[in-house]
Amino acid sequence: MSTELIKYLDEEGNLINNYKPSLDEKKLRYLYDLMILTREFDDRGLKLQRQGRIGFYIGCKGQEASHIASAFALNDDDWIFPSYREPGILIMRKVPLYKLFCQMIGNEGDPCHGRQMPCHYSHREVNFVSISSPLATQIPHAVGASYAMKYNKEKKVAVTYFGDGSTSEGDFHVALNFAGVYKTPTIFICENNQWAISVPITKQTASESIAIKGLAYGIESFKVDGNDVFAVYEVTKKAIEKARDGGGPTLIENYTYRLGSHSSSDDATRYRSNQEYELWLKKDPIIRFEKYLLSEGIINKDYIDSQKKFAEEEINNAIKQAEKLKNPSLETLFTDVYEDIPSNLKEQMKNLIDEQKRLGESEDNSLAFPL
Ligand SMILES: Cc1ncc(C[n+]2csc(CCOP(=O)(O)OP(=O)(O)O)c2C)c(N)n1
Ligand SMILES: [Mg+2]
Repeated sequence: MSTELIKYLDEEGNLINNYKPSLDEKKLRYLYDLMILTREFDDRGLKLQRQGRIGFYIGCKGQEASHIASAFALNDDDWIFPSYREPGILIMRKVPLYKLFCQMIGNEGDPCHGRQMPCHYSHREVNFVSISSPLATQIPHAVGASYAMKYNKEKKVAVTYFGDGSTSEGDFHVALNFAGVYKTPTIFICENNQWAISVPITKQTASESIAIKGLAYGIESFKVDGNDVFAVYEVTKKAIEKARDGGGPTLIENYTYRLGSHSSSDDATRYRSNQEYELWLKKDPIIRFEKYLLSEGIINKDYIDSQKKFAEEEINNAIKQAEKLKNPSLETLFTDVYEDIPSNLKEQMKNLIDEQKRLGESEDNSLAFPL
């Protein structure tokens, strides 16, 4: 199973391989709505960067099914150790949308007060661990956390997301080895979007798949069509149930495609053929799912229009709300670090605030971000 592609929904929206959906119509509509909202969120995030309203954006266009349908199989108190292309999970876990824009801006509404790269969300209240800039570091974190869950006999699991390029990092191998030996309740989801910035998968690895790498560590592994909501959901669900029942880890390779550039600082047209892009545009996970839902009468044209309008309004309101907030105060440099600020630092804090009053606040509008 580690190299054969698991697929239940073809590009024309037809069910294949004798698959019958296990989710009811209400849940299917919910998944569709989330994907539409996430696409709009993503589109506007990039536009905000282009308009100079935020410094950097990193998108998930084309990878909505891969992260949304997989996270949908989790319980709310399971843990996520994310990469940077899964904002739909935060939307699903009901983090207020404006908070995500606050994070991009780095204002006082951002839980990290601008001390993380834009789009590197961190939401403790929904068990969404801070996104790591250094690739693959989240993978051993997920294994450690899930080892603790097993040790403490909690019936929880940890899911970690990472890219194809990240499987070349030592952390990936260290984590898989430990998880295989100690049978930790970890679900490893590799979002193989076939590119690591400008490095294609063919230059990334000589293995015939990413999934096959899991077998070497004694981990059950699957390669799934990552643009197929049904295949992603079913395979992840089984892996989660197995982990919860003490059956150990699973590696899932979601074979997908990054429809956008790597980030707002990248231009994929410089290294990727238009032909390849056009081919994958036809495999868009939202369009495929939409075709299925339409053909089954689960949604109709009016429903699609109203959901798109709703998503637009929600995102507009969230951006408006986020942009009203101020920059984090200077005090937070100290108060975010210490519950009880030592007296010498209190003095430094006072001096700094006095200095700011004396000089006035400066505005840095350059917003340049190199990555
Ligand atoms: C340890 C480390 N090396 C290099 C980088 C720079 N970098 C940021 S994203 C990226 C590509 C990652 O590709 P992949 O793991 O496939 O994830 P994708 O961006 O395709 O989702 C690189 C090389 C980094 N952040 N961390
Ligand atoms: Mg990649």
